[in-house]
Amino acid sequence: MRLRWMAVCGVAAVVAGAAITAAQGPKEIKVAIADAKGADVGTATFKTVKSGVQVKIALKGLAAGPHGVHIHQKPLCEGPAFTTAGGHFNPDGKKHGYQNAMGHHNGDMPDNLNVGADGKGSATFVLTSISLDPAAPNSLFLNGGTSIVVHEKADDEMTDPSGASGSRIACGVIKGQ
Ligand SMILES: [Cu+2]
Ligand SMILES: [Zn+2]
Repeated sequence: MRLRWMAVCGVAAVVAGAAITAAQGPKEIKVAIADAKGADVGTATFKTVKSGVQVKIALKGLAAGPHGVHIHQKPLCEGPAFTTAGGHFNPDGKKHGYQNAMGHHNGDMPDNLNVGADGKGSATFVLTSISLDPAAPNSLFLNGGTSIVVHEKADDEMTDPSGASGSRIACGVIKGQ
């Protein structure tokens, strides 16, 4: 009887160990976003939640209307074109957009961010295919980090590779502590 109890206990310990590994990495990070002139246009806050990573974006000083926002693969925001950020973060090797049958990129957002007449806009999304755990294959800290990019136009959520969202107008580097 006593032996059996100890065996059960051993299994419980292994499961607890796996849970600790999965929870590694920062719980929350805040990323500063700047436009092509280097002016502050807001922040993105990434927080580990039960189903993935919550991304809370708060922007200011932008043209009114819908803007595509994505996580791009490199931690380099060199204005004014921000091409240094590379393509969309895509370790799973899929196509662009939530409305694309072969989508979506890990770094795609399920919707656009709407900016009002006052130049301000905010949105909160939960992305299930990214992680803040540096050891995860879909970690935002993969190969030194990633970036968050705001585009000139709306993302149609289906046209590869970038949803026809036009120029990159703002960028923020996502790096580990
Ligand atoms: Cu983009
Ligand atoms: Zn994409």
